[in-house]
Amino acid sequence: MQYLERIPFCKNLLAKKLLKLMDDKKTNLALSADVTQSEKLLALADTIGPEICVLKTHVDILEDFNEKFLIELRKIADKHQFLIFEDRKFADIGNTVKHQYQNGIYQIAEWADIINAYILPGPGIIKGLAEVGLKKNRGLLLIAELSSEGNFTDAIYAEKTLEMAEQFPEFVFGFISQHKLNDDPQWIYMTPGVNLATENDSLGQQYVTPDKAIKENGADIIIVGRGIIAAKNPLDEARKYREAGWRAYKTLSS
Ligand code: 5BU
Repeated sequence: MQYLERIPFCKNLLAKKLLKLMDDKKTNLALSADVTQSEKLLALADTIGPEICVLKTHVDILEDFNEKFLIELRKIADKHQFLIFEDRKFADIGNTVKHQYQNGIYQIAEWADIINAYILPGPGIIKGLAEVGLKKNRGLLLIAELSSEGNFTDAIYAEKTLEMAEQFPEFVFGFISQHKLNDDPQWIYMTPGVNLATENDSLGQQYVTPDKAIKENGADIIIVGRGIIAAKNPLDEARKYREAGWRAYKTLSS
């Protein structure tokens, strides 16, 4: 199904917005902006912004995190029309994740459209995050499968993750996964561990190509970090991934 055709099936409002902007901008590429300086992150966001539907952050790796950075990042996201995804991977009980989401130094709920979480603590983690995020029109991705070697997210774990998502479709709108879990058109699948040039790194990361992620494994959005940001010319490289991702989608949906 094409992105626009799936919109009516989504119960989470942000998911509708995301599918619409993917269609408008003609991109299913997410940039993982894993840099440690805020100026560098802002420069990447501004340069690569026109090419992407989502910018993924790890805000806790910034050495010079400050409030001005957040204001600037939001401005750039609005200018280039992409969503911000803080890859925080919440994993605690409901009451704690609520605070981790809305309080502390980072106040993630104030600026991140998308967050993600593990289901390990049980449904309370989703209820806690939803208490904060739903009224702000945010959305949650559940981590169903990891990309790294030797991980414990087997098929049973992924299936349990899907069952948990089905209980909270107003807030959960999809998965971080390596494979599509079923054909329900409301779920959006984002896949990290995508690289055109290499198959792994020295710390257990495992890569697939955009083509494999989308055509064989059913990803909707490819998440690319070092494949783009470590390149000599990140913009040129982002365009390559964007084109590869879009071509794969078009082949499937035409
Ligand atoms: P890379 O440079 O393309 O390898 O970066 C991948 C990013 O995706 C990085 O920010 C990871 O934290 C993130 N990631 C991942 O690589 N694999 C996973 O299973 C999950 C997240 Br969940």
